[in-house]
Amino acid sequence: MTLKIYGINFSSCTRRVAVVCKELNVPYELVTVDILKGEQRSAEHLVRQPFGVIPAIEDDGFELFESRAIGRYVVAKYGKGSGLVPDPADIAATAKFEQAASIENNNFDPHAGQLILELVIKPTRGIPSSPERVKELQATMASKLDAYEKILSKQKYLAGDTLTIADLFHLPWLYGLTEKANLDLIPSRPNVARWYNDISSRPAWQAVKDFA
Ligand SMILES: N[C@@H](CCC(=O)N[C@@H](CS)C(=O)NCC(=O)O)C(=O)O
Repeated sequence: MTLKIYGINFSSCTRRVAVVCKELNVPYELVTVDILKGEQRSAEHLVRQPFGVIPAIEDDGFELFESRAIGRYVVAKYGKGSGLVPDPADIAATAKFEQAASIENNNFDPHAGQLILELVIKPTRGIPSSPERVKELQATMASKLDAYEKILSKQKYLAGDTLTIADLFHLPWLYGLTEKANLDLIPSRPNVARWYNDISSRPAWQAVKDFA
């Protein structure tokens, strides 16, 4: 049975899952849960995702939510040997991967998500964004990306010289920040620019960047 992703084509979290599936050529069916209509809070969806957000998956009777956990599951089940998550027997590579995953989750995602909220989501809903908040978030994001620049000046990807899902997980927000919010965060940081050009030009991302 085809893996079902419960989400919506424009959602960043849905595309975070879809890009991992595409990278591994795992077919999926997108079952639309329309967050603009509030369907994420329907009784039916709350059974799949008790926190009332998307995405969630169902794969041959197995259910899971949280986009990053889903990405790890997809690699564990369908991507053995892909290197997208290191072999647990390689303790050093696994530790560096966990470090990279933690960097994305803590140093990138919260600030990037808030910037997207202010600069992309609020304007589309007619809600005024706060210039002070944007300024503060942009400064935080810039300092975080300065740290990325240091890391990426020594290695190709965030966990080392091999692409992992920790890199791929950045794509929806980085795309939103650079190409939807038109923020100039990347070109002044040559190693971040090289890394972003590399990961964003992958066919998997090109296939889902606008719609999962
Ligand atoms: N940590 C969750 C975050 C899920 C999330 O915030 N999803 C957003 C779409 S990207 C959503 O459902 N928003 C609608 C809402 O908050 O009501 C994950 O990664 O799956």
